[in-house]
Amino acid sequence: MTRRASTVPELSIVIPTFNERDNVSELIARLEQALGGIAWEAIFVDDDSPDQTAQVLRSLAQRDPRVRCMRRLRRRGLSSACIEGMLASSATYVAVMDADLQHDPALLLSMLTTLRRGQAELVIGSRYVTGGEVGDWQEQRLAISKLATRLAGLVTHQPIADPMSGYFMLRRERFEQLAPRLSSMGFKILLDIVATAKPPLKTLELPLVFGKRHAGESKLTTNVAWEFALLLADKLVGRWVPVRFLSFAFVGALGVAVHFFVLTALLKGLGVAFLAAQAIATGTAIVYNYTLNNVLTYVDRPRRGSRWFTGLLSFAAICSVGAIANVGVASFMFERASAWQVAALAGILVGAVWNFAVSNVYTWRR
Ligand SMILES: Nc1nc2c(ncn2[C@@H]2O[C@H](COP(=O)(O)OP(=O)(O)OP(=O)(O)O)[C@@H](O)[C@H]2O)c(=O)[nH]1
Ligand SMILES: [Mg+2]
Repeated sequence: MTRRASTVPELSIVIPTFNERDNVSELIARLEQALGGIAWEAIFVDDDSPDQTAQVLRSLAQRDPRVRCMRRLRRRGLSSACIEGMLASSATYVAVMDADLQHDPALLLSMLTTLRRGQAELVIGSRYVTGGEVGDWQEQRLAISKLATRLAGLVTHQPIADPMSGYFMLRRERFEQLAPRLSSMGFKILLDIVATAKPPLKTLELPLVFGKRHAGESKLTTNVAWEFALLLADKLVGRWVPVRFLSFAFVGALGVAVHFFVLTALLKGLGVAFLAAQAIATGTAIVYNYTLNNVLTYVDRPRRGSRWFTGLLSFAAICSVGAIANVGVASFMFERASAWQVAALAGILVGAVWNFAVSNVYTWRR
C-alpha cells in the first residue's frame, strides 16, 4: 500500500518531558497554529513522569495521530531522551524543543525554511544573538549561563553564540551520522552535537526570546552543573580515558581523605585500637564512595530505594576484592625492589581500575 506523501512528516519535533502534564496540550495547539500547511509530528519522550504526563499524551495522541509519546522507564536524562526521540524519527528534519512553552513555536517555520533552502545544516534558536533575549533571569543565573557558554567554546570547533540552547533543528540524516559518537550525558544535547560534528555543521542562529515557563516547575538542579562538567570532560579527554573513570577516581581520592579523617578521629580522639579504627574507617569510606558515585559518577542511573542497599552490598564486595588485588600487586612490586611509594601507587591503580570496571558492570549495570 502506498501512502499519500502529505501524511509522511517532513518535520519531527522532539519534546523531552518530565512532569509537564499541564503544558503539553497547549504546546500542541500552538504547534498546530504555527505549522499550518506543514506535515509535522511531535515525538514526546517522557521519563515516566510521576504527574502522568505520558497518560495525558496518550489521550491526546488518540485524537491526533501527529502526536506520539515514547515512555522510558527507570531512566532520567534530557540529552538521552532527545537522542532517542530523534532516532525514532524518519522525517527529513528534526527539531528539539522544551515542553514548557519557553520556546516560541513560531520560530520553527523560519528554521525549516532556512534548512530547506540549504542555508545551513543546523539552525539554533539563540538567546545570545541580536534580537534574542534570556527573559527575566536573575543576575546569578545569567552569569552562570554566560560562564558555561564560554566554557562550552572550548569544545565547539566554531564560534556559536548559544551552544547551550535547547531549541534547534537539523537534517535528520546528519544527526543519525553523529548519533553513535554522542556522549549523551546531561542536559546539553546541542553542545554534544556541535562538539561531536567534525567537520563542523554549517550553523545559523536565529534570535529567540526565551519565554516564561507556562506551568509546572523547573528541572534545573545542581546536578546540571556536574553533568555539564562531565560532558565537557568527555569531549576534551574522553577519547583517551573514560570520563566515568575520572569521576570514580575523583570520588576515590575524596574517599581517602574521609578514611584518614575517621581514622585519626578514632585513634587520637577516642583512643580506639588501630585495627578496629582502621576497619571502621574502611567501612565509612566504602559507604561514602558508594553514595557519592551513585549521585555523581552514575548521575544518569542512580540506585534508589531497596536497590540502594543491595547496590551497597555488591559495591562493598567488589571493593574487598579490589583491596586484595591492591595489596597483592603492591607487595609483589615491593618484594622486587620497587620504592614503597611506587609499589603503593601501583596497588592503588590496579585496585581502582578493578573497582571501577566491575562495579560499572554489576553495581550500576544498565
Ligand atoms: N525526558 C526528560 N525530559 C526532561 C528531563 N529533565 C528535563 N526535561 C524536560 O526538558 C525540558 C527543559 O527543562 P526545564 O526544566 O524547562 O529547563 P530550563 O528551560 O533550562 O529551565 P527553566 O527556565 O527553569 O524552565 C522540559 O521540557 C523538561 O520537561 C529528563 O530527565 N527527562
Ligand atoms: Mg524550561
